[in-house]
Amino acid sequence: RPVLVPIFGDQLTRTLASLRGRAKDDTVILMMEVWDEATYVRHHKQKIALIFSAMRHFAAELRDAGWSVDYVELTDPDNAGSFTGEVARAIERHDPRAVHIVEAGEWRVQQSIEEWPDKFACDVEILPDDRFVCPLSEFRDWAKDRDTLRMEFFYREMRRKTGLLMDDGQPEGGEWNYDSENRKPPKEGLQAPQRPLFEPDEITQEVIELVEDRFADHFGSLDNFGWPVTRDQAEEAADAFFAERIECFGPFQDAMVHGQDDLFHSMLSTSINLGLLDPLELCERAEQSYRDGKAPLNSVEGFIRQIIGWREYVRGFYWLHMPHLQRANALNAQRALPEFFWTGETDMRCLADCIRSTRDNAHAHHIQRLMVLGNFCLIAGISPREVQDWYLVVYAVLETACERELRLATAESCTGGLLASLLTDVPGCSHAFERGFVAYSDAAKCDLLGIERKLVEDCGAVSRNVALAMAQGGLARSQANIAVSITGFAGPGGEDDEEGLVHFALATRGKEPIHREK
Ligand code: DLZ
Repeated sequence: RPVLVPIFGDQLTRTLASLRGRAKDDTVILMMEVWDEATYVRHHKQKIALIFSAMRHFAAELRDAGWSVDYVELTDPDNAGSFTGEVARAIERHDPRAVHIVEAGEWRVQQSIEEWPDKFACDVEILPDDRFVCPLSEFRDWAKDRDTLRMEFFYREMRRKTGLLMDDGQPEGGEWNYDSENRKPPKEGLQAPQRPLFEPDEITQEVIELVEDRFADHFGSLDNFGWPVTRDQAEEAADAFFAERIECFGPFQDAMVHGQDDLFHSMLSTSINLGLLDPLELCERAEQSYRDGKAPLNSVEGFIRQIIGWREYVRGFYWLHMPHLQRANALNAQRALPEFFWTGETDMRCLADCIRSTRDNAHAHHIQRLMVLGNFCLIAGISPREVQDWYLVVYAVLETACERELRLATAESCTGGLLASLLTDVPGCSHAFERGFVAYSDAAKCDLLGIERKLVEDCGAVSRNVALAMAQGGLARSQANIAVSITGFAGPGGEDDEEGLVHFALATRGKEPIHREK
């Protein structure tokens, strides 16, 4: 009797804990395309196509390497539609002596696998996912007894732990963080090299047709599908980033240039989150580019911070606070998500452009997500649950990632997308992000005046928008301050959009503060 090893769509790693050390002739790998996963929110078409294609390619690679893989396609007539239903069917087929599964990246799925030991007659072993730098128990220990969980302090621990960019126990170059060098406005004519786009092969083409057929009314376009779907392609995407874009990644990570959706961002998050690329290896390569004199310290430090800092931190935070994060709405933001988040039809050009990019690419980078979309949701007082569900649907980085970022955002409620830049494509989480974090820490205590003071201190200038907002009183002031933190942002709509955001918030909210002081 073999061991049954189910592998989820975000566990496409040859060295996964459940495969390591296993004999091939004693193992049946189970992979399942299931209706529940594809529809529990109405994912962007590219996201479903990416996951199914990457799963099918991974299954083929495993088979080529001699593993026995039982792969259930979405259209298999007997498909039970859920992970639990499919594992139950596979147990009937293979009569395994045990099921070995790596813990899920998502709380919702983890709840269901924790029921498996009671449901199934064979042994069920749930293994920790050791593809992260910081085990969840270590994060819990770090968080214990701390009033506020500052990413920056967690990040320093991870730098010490990994030895990345360390020089005799001290941070390379003398500083832990070089974000002050990472806020350059785009120069006239700035042009980023085109990242590799991968032409859909036969497997991807088949999946694209399946998605067009079965998920025709889901958001998003499949026309631009060019994601890496194998480890080899993901490596090629990483090679191109390290050869051509990392140098400028840092300085221009806060920039937006009309017509260049990705600029110098790595676009590696889907591959990292699917399991095709090893996050630590990428950090080591980034460090090497610096040591070889091919990339400046500020770019490399910024890149590494997204991976061993933010990515790990948000994962830890998510598991520490779920399921509470799902319901959290500390500032009681109740407005529904505007329809234009689905159509892109708004006069606010920055927003329209970010939504277009999201529809076309299933991707938006840090500044688009956080400073434009997130800030808008914040100042408009959109319900965090609605914001979170939108992010979960529209970005191909995988919901496990998006969910973590938005769950976190939820904790600070209306600060909505301020923290929504986490994890995806390792873009710059710059000073602006840190401000968002300050807002979060204080918001958690509902110390709104504190946030406001802090923001004014951190943001420096108080523009006329803030003055305008301040005249309205109430919470709008702190929110408008955050909005104004996008000053200096060179988006397609420029200054007008920024004003538009603040005006929108004030006009739609009226004078009634949405927050009830606790
Ligand atoms: C996102 C997603 C989708 C759309 N479909 C599947 C699927 O059919 N089978 C699968 O194994 N994984 C899928 N995923 C990714 C999972 O939702 C992800 O692996 C879990 O959230 C992990 O907790």
